[in-house]
Amino acid sequence: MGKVAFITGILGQDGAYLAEFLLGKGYEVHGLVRWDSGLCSYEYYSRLYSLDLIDRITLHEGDMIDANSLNHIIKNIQPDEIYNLAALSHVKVSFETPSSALQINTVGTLNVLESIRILGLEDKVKLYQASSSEMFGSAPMPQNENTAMQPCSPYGVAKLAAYHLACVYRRSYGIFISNGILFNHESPLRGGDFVTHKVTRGVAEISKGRCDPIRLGNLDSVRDWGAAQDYVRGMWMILQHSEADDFVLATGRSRSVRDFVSASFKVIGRQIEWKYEGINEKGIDSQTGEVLVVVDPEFFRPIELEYLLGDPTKAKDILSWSAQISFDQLVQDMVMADIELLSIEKNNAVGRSYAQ
Ligand code: F7E
Repeated sequence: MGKVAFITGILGQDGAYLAEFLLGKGYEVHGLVRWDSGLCSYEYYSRLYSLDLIDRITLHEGDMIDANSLNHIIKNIQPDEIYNLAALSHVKVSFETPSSALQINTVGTLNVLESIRILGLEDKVKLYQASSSEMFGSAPMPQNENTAMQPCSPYGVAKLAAYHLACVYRRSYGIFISNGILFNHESPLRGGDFVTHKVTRGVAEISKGRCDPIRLGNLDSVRDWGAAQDYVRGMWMILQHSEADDFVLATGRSRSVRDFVSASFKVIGRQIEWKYEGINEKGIDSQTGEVLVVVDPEFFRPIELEYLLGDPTKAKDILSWSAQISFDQLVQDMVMADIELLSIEKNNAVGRSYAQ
């Protein structure tokens, strides 16, 4: 019999890739889905459908902030491994709904930790806690497991509180709990309101004739971007280590939002020239002069976390983990997937209009 895994946040990018990875390892995979009015719609499960997972996993309705529902589910499943990925994960949104960010990201994690104790699973279950590089905030870079954290957003504060709770429960009750402190990781399944997918979708649309430019916030922001598929493998490796511990997963290389945009346009054979400064800055096609990118203050954050660069040495030395998918490959995969998706959407629309 394979091991049993329970994934909170299974509908997200990481949840879907992790489910696929664990199925490949022979796991029985269960996932938590929050009740939602879209619960019966295809869109709600789109990532699971796109990886052909929906019939190979078991989904349970519950809620991270409803401790009783979590207790019931975990009691029924009796998991060997829990991957706590559920979160309000958009940093800008966490400024707008800070209370929800704390409820879901911190209290939700506390509920999982308490479930393990209440059900007496301390010696049976291993818990992976999805911690985030956003916890480092304005800390000097490169950031690693020993860097003092200075979060700059409600999201970062909520994740840092959850990280500390995980450490306290590990020390206090001897539960196998490990934090993966993951830097930004992207893929074609990334939500469309994160900058990478917003850009690659925009580039794909422009390649198909869109005329208005992509509107972005802070182009100077620098992130250590890796590929989600590498990072879910890392999550699993963290739990297979002989002892519970905390690990940074990162590529060790950073790029600016501007670099990400230029690399994305390069995939469709267009070269960007950056002109003007501040909110007047524009990304212009160097051959045609067409304005392809503009700055829109709507996407600025109350405080911007300018520079994140991870130091993954510990994960490399102890787990033999390293990112395999290069930045250029990641950008290429995302742009090409969006171009393909646009073609499918267009064909479906044509199909629908013929059918009417
Ligand atoms: O922003 C800048 C923005 O929203 C990246 C989450 O997975 O990674 C993610 O958080 C940068 C920021 O990701 C736009 O200001 C410019 O500096 O893609 P993002 P994030 O905030 O780094 C961490 C590790 C997590 O844990 C989080 O859950 O890009 N930026 N213009 C923009 N960002 C967005 N979203 N939209 C723009 O138009």
